[in-house]
Amino acid sequence: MTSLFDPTRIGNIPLTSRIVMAPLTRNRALEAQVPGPLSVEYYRQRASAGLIIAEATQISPMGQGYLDTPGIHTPEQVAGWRKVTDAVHSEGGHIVLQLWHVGRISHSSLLPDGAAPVSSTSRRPNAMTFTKAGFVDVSAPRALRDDELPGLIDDYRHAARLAMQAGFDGVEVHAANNYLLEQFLRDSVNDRTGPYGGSIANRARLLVEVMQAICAEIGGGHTGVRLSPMTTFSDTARDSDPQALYGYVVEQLAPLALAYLHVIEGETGGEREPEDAATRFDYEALHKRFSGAWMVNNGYTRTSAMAAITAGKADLVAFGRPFISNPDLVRRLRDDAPLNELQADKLYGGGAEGYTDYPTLTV
Ligand code: 8OZ
Repeated sequence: MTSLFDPTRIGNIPLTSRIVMAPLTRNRALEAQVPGPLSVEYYRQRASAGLIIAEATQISPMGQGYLDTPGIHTPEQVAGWRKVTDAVHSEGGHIVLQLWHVGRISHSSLLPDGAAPVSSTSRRPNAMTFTKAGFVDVSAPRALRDDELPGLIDDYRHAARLAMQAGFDGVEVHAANNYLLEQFLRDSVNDRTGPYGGSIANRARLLVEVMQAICAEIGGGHTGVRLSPMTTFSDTARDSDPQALYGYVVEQLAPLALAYLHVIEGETGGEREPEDAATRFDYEALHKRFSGAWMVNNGYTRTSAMAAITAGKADLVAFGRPFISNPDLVRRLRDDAPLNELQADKLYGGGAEGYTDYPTLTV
C-alpha cells in the first residue's frame, strides 16, 4: 500500500514524499518584482516538502494583479529566482514555479502606463485587489482581440523558458481561481464570438494552446497545471456545465504527458465536499481520464491526506496554510506532532514576521 510519506517521481521530477507545498501568494517581492533574500530563506526553510510549488508569478507586466507579487519575465527576476532554486536544491528539495496571468483581476495602477486589465471579456467582476492605495475594486477590463492571443501564448512560453533558466524543476500553469485562463474557460465569464468563445472546445482553446506551447518549450515531464472546476473565488459564477468543460480539458491535455494535474476540490480555501447536489463535482471522473500524477488540494488534514493516498484517490496532496506556519510540515505529519498556529494577519506583504519566523521542531 502506498503511503503519503513514500517517495515518487512525477514526469522528470523525483520527490521525497507525496506532500506538496501549495503555491501561496505572500506579496513580498522587492523592487522590479524580484524575489529577495527573505524569500530565499522562506523557501529554503520549506525544502523538506516532497515538492514546492512556488507562489503565483506573473508571466508579463500585464499579468500582475496585486501589489508586490514576483515576476518571471526579466533577467533580474531570473537571477532572484535562481537564488531560491539553489537554496532549495542545496537542501535536497525540488521546486516548480506557478505561471500566472491574472486577466481582469487587476487594477490599472499595477499595470504598465495605467493600462486596463485584459480578459476574455470587457465585463468587470465584483472583486477587489490590493494596491499601493490598499484594497480597491478591480478596474474595468478590455477584451483581448483574437490577434493578440499568439503574443500572450508566447509570453507563457517565454516565462516557462526563463523558469528553467532560473533552475526550477518545472512549471505549473495557473488555470484556476478565476484568473485569465479560467476567464476564457467559463461560459459565465467568456462572452466572445469566434474561435476562443462559445463552444467548450473554443473556450478551452487558449489553455490548450498555452499548454502545448509550454510543453514544446520545456517538455511535458516538467509541466503541470492547476484547475479549480467549482470555485467561485473573486465572485465568479461557475460554468453552466463544469463536468463537461473540465472533462474536455483533461482529454485535450492527455497527449502532452504532463507531470501532474493539480485540482482544487470545491471552494478555494473553503468547503471541499459541499452537501448541496448543485455544487457537487465528480473529481474521480477526471482522475480516471488523466495518466500523470493526480494532486489534490483544499483543507486536507494528516488523516484525510493519508487516506486519499492509500485509497489511490490521489498521488500527491498539496497543503497551503499548514506550510506557511510549519516549515517542517513533512516531519510534523510523519511524527503526528502538533502544528503551529497560522498568523492570519501576516499573510500578505510585510517582512520576516509571519513569513520566515515560524519555529521548527527542536528535538
Ligand atoms: C490569495 C491572494 C492573492 C492571490 C490564488 C494567486 O488564489 C492566488 C491568490 C490568493 O490562486
